[in-house]
Amino acid sequence: MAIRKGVTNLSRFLLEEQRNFPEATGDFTLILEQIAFAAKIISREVNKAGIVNILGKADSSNIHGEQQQKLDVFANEKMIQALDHTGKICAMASEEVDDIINIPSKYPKGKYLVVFDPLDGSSNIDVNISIGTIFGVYKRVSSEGDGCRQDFIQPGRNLVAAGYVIYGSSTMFVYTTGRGVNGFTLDPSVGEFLLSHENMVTPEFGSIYSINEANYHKWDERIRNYVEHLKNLKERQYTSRYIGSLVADFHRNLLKGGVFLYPGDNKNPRGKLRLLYEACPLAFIVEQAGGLAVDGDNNILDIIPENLHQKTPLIIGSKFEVELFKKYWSKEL
Ligand code: FDP
Repeated sequence: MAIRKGVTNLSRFLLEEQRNFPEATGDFTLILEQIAFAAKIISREVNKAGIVNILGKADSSNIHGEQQQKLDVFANEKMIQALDHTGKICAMASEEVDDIINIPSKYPKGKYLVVFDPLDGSSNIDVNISIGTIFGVYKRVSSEGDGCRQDFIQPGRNLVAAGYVIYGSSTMFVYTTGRGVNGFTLDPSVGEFLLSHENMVTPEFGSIYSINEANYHKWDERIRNYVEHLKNLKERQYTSRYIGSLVADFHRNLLKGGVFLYPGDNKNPRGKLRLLYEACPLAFIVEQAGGLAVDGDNNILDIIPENLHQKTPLIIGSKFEVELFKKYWSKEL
């Protein structure tokens, strides 16, 4: 049956995708459904943040003397709780946790691993700006039992799925399994993600550049020249848009076209963003949508991580703008 916009929920869409692979066991479908479940709980809490006294530091207490949780701690817990008992994964890694997260011994271990940034852009929560969750799914390289660090030292090219959830004016779940990118909008009245953005394709070029220009004086001159080039381009008038919340900046540019940059600078040569939890999943998505992501010298998906929390410069977006960046970076221009 053809998939119909507006009435196709995420579960149905995942099932239809699964049927394209007769050898599929459904493991994968369950993992994505559980991530979407965690996203709904996080979304509910994010929406409540303005009216309930949930904001604040993890070590502060509320008027009842109960321990308050920061939303990023809450989101981290919900992601772990949604996934740890499935029997489909052997370990997880989170931006919020130093080491890999093992599956409790009482649960079986599966062949996948999940990496996630539970609440990206969390410094924006207090000011009601869109934030997000980013995730990636890999197949383990170890053979059985608990997952190990080696399982996580895989290039983004090995991702079998990646996605993000944006908690914005509506909550959206966007994901790819390497067969295009699809977006679902949460209908809070029924608590379901409904297909709203089928087969998302990013424009070949855009008119937006997104970078924290306050760092201008810390940038390499190649980056300054590139940004100047965009500002002075004859063919098109660029506009600058920078929310400072990666998922929100990425989502806008994915739909409208353009480029997001968080480069290294003379204070932070590797930039600020994490390879495993942020750059690789978004790079997989952008490539699936027809765009590109690089760190300057390398395609993000080809970088083999050396450690879990490694940072990377990130230049991501439409092909035209990212290819142009590569030319500036290699001094071809
Ligand atoms: P945040 O510090 O609010 O968590 O990943 C971190 C991140 O946000 C990204 O979401 C965002 O793109 C970036 O930092 C913003 O950094 P700057 O404030 O340095 O521009």
